[in-house]
Amino acid sequence: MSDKRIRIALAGNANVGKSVIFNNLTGLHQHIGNWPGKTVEIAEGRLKFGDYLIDVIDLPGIYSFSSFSSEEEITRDYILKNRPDVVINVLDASTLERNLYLTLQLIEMETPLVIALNQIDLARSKGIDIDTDRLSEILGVPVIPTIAIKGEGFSELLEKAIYVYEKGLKPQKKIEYRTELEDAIDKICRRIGINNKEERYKGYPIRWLAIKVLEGTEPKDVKIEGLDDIIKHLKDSIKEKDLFSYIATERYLVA
Ligand SMILES: Nc1nc2c(ncn2[C@@H]2O[C@H](COP(=O)(O)OP(=O)(O)OP(=O)(O)O)[C@@H](O)[C@H]2O)c(=O)[nH]1
Ligand SMILES: [Mg+2]
Repeated sequence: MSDKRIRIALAGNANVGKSVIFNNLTGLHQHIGNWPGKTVEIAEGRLKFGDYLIDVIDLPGIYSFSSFSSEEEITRDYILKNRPDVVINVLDASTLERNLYLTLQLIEMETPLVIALNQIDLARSKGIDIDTDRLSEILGVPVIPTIAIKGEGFSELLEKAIYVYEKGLKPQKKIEYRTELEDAIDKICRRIGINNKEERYKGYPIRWLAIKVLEGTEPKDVKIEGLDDIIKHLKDSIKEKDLFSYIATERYLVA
């Protein structure tokens, strides 16, 4: 009998433990050491788990969101173009809030998602105790606690990823921005969606794309004309010229 196949990508901030998880699952040893300017590699490995053959992809860690970085673009393009069956968002439980910013972006990408709440040993030693059920409820995404360096939580993590894949689950929540922004997002969605009965435009989720257009970080293969009036109206109503940092701030408020 041939194995069932599934492709799982690991995404997260830098230093959260993605490569430890990747190395542990695949038995491969990825060199750790990305630095600015260096082309960051995407590592791929494979393991057998139950009756599944799982391809695991280790994506580059994301350092900062103060500007749109190349690691972020690699991660985003991989997820949206290669469409892994499930994305595991690895979080550092000891610096959770900082990590949630990326989680919100992954939720906006409407990709099937599971969260590995990693480094809970470190969090506990700092006196941080996270209610995983509550976190999962708030985000609308399953959350599995893990301690990568001890290999703890990996079976649960893979089982949950397979569950999400088999059930075709997507993140359950929509991130709500303030009214002015939501209005602009709505208008752009309608404009993109007019000649497009699909939920996607050139493969991109429409709401996600609308937000990226407002941020000015839309993918290079997308050019949507005639949005100047919507953007100007938004800038006027919120009295803000820099929409990228405005939306970033809004996302931080949600996180
Ligand atoms: N205490 C503790 N340390 C961990 C855990 N998981 C990973 N680490 C440590 O965290 C550091 C970063 O781990 P990596 O796996 O390299 O992190 P990464 O997410 O791949 O980082 P980038 O490749 O830079 O994005 C290493 O020193 C690990 O030993 C954990 O569960 N508990
Ligand atoms: Mg790594």
